[in-house]
Amino acid sequence: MIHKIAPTHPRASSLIIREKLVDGFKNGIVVPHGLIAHGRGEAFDYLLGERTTKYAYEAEKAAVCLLLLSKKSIISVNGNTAALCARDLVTLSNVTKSRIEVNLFHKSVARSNTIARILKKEDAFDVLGLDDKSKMMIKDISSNRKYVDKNGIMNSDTIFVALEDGDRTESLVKKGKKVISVDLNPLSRTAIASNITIVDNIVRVIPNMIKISEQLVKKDKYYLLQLINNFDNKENIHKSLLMIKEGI
Ligand code: PTJ
Repeated sequence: MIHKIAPTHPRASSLIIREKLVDGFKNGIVVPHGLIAHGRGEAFDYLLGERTTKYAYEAEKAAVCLLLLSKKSIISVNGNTAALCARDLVTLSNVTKSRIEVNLFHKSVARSNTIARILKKEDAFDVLGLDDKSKMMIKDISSNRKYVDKNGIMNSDTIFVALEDGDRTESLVKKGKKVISVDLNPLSRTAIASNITIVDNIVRVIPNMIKISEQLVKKDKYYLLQLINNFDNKENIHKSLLMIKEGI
């Protein structure tokens, strides 16, 4: 049960996010480490003015183009993202025809099943990453994120990841896959290694991407390709860093 937060409170939206995570922790979706990870993200968000910057929006647009152009795209879901935006993640997967896979750093079958149940309650067509028979291991990843679904992340050309450690992104990019990441810390290994890095809060990213997808879904392939080709990820990360510097 999310505590009632007065909408007039000057920090209302930030407090609501905290409440959702605490609630997710109590319901076995979020790990304690997820609360700490949120604190780091929250600090960057504060410096960014808790809004989607023009650079983040450009990255979100490029990310949508990549999802729409991919043959097999997949959205990787962890405890924090499930607690914060399960319904929006399902909507994004539907509009971009991406599959969904639960992939946890702090592995737990019970937590994976709880997260999958929530996603299915929000109308997810299918959720991968639960079946032991299709589990595969990516050898050069040391964390539990190495366990992926052979029909999901392993078989995808584009993987959308959010709020995670760097190992997996580095490894997936080395394998020739395209990685889109959401990370409020533009200096993280995930942010640096990704093909498209979105420096914005996941709670704003996914609704933005849904709206952008609805606008771009009917555009032809060349239009989408051109938008991606005009996007420079390193330059975009640099601009986000400058915004943070300005915030300081
Ligand atoms: O549910 P699990 O077991 O898969 O674990 C999830 C966590 C988040 C605990 C795990 O992936 C982790 O430890 O992540 P890190 O290494 O702390 O990285 C999380 C990154 O996400 C940090 O760089 C934060 O700045 C960033 N971050 C935190 N909250 C948000 C965020 N980025 C975007 N939106 C947020 N709301």
